[in-house]
Amino acid sequence: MRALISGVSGQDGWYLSQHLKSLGYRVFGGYRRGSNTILPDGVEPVPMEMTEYESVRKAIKDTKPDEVYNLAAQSHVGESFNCPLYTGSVNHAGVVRILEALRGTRTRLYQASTSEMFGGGRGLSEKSPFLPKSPYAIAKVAAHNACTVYRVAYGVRASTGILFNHESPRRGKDFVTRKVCIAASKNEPVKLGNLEAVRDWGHAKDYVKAMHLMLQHDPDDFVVATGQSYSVQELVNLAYGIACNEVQVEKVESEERPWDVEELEGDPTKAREVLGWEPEYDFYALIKEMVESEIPPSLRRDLPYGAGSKHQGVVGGGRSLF
Ligand code: NAP
Ligand code: G4F
Repeated sequence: MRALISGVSGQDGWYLSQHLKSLGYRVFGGYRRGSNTILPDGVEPVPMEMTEYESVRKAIKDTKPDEVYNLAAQSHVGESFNCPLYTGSVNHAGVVRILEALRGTRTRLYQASTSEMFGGGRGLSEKSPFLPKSPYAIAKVAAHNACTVYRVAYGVRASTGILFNHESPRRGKDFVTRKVCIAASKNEPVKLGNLEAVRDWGHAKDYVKAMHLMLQHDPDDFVVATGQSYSVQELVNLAYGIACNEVQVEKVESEERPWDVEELEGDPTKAREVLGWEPEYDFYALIKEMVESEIPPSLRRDLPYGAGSKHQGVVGGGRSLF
């Protein structure tokens, strides 16, 4: 089997390419020129600039994929308020470029849709309405709808994964989990915006498995989430607690968004029942891995909140985060 991943140099691109390689796939990694990220071993690089139709078309034509995973995006919600048109060109028009190139083929497409499309709420499922609150979310709703239109109108085999926040040690440094884990591990203060925001955080390693499972089924839409959510303040308390440091947080206006999504919690029942997908990581295990990965192995202490400790406050849905 041959897979083409756009945005292979990003967080999900790394984990997905590793997962597909482990399943015996030949993996082609779409990148944009100028990207200096090192690609995972065994991934064959292919230029794929999402803002140029010819680049997208050629990447697909040259690699002849059975499956295309569209992960490329301007993925920072806050930054999308500063570059709304560029965000639309990559995150919406980029998907239409892929859909156009796939018309008349049997190639399956995974589109990276997002919980941001809902604009907030708990128990969010495939049936929940969309209320985009940022240029990022507007573009993702448009791309999501384009997949439905091309699926029905032209028979393009497009599936969408409505993924809730997923993180890892490979997360970009300007997303809140990585930013907090870096500061906590260094015993430094962290400057943050909205501390009350609530997110349903999972591990990227678990979520890329759901992407692959979706393309082994008929084209459809799936929510992927843990079903449990925590506030940014709870994230801070946990990360500094795992690092055995005092919480040091400063609230700054510059990190606040013109319109923020206050809470997101998903209902992954359909993914569980149809795909057989279950996450292996909970919030505690995720943040522990992220904090520890920031500490050089030689300096890692035997932290008192390690595996098996009675202080594993959030495992099993508990809410006492130190
Ligand atoms: P990420 O780490 O920000 O990676 C984005 C990738 O897109 C990078 O490889 C980036 O390349 C590439 N890219 C950006 N602009 C491009 C362009 N014009 N042409 C070609 N490539 C371009 O994002 P991620 O966390 O892996 O997320 C993957 C996808 O899932 C994104 O579409 C995101 O919107 C969506 N999503 C993410 C989450 C989450 O919580 N992580 C949740 C829901 C949906 P460079 O390395 O050159 O910058
Ligand atoms: O980590 P964040 O930037 O992630 P956000 O905005 O939820 O978006 C991520 O998840 C989406 C899925 O729901 C993806 F579609 C998207 O591509 C991206 O991967 O912010 C999380 C929360 C927000 O409410 C934000 O306002 O944390 C709040 N926050 C508070 N202080 C901060 C900060 N976020 C960032 N990035 N930096 C801060 O200093």
